[in-house]
Amino acid sequence: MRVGLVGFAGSGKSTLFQLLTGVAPDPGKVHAGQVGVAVLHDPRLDFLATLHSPKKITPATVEFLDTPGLVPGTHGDNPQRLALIREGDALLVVLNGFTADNPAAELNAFRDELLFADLSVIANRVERLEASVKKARPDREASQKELEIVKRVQTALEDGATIASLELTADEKKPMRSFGLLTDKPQVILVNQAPDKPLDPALVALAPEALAIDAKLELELAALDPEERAAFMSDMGLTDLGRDRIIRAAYDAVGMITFFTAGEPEVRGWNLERGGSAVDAAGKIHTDLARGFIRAEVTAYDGIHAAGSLREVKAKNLQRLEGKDYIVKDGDVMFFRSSV
Ligand SMILES: Nc1nc2c(ncn2[C@@H]2O[C@H](COP(=O)(O)OP(=O)(O)O)[C@@H](O)[C@H]2O)c(=O)[nH]1
Ligand SMILES: [Mg+2]
Repeated sequence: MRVGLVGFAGSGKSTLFQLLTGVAPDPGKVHAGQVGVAVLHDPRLDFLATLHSPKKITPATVEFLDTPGLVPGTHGDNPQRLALIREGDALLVVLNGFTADNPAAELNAFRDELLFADLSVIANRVERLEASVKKARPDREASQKELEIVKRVQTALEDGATIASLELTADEKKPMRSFGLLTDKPQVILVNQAPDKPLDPALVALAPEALAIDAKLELELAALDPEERAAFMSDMGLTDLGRDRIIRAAYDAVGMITFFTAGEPEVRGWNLERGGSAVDAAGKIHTDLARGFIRAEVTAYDGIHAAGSLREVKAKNLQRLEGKDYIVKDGDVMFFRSSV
């Protein structure tokens, strides 16, 4: 799972990439998309560590892909740049609020570019399918079915609706999965602007969950030692930083949840796709653990936190046994029994 940093060129994506991942953008790499890993700050991990005093603490992470961004008004004439955006499982749309002043218009323009790109992919597919249903081929019926769906999608996109709004079933969506349709990807909207600037109401109307950050300023602050940073922040009247909030929003958007393993050697956060089962979780740790899966011992983090100590967790009998098909919840602390 990967979050694409997207938007128009010059909106601050590479600056943000460095802030989130700590990886300096390499101008030689951006055209192929540069990948970096961001640590997900999670206070639950810190609390579990106070209980176990582990030798090692390992947080969950999320991968970001820096992309070169689109050039405004080129309407789909950006095949390489669009291909990189397609690689994102979710899109972090970065809007320029430091040299431009209309983030709502910028977001609309960017979404139009995505829509335009999807329409051209869909139009191509319609054309191919229309040709293929005319021939007496064994897959004609399947092609006919797909053609109906793809045409519905085409009409929706032409009306400016999103694919998500069609509420297609997983089966109906299946043939389109390989297209990497851009308007079907979850989006996090972020405006890159001075910290004392209020969010543009027109942007909030378009994207109620929109976030703001001053990427350049935060990058400069990140380079300071903690004392200096605190002094600067108080001078500027800044009470918190946006970095961790953005990583969290991206993590949620891409559809990941965290389960924990906790013991004396290591307390660790692990990624799992939302909806994943106990055996999927075991497989994140090791394929053997999934292969030999017997049972998972599961304790909900909130229960542990309320109990306050390992002894209380035991006394309250908070741990339960779950089988293979148990759907893991965000915050589950898990231990796997395996026969391998
Ligand atoms: N003032 C200000 N400048 C920024 C900010 N973010 C990026 N920049 C500057 O804008 C220019 C383009 O930023 P960059 O991250 O390379 O944009 P990209 O093309 O989207 O990757 C660079 O000179 C950055 O230093 C910001 O939040 N505030
Ligand atoms: Mg860049």
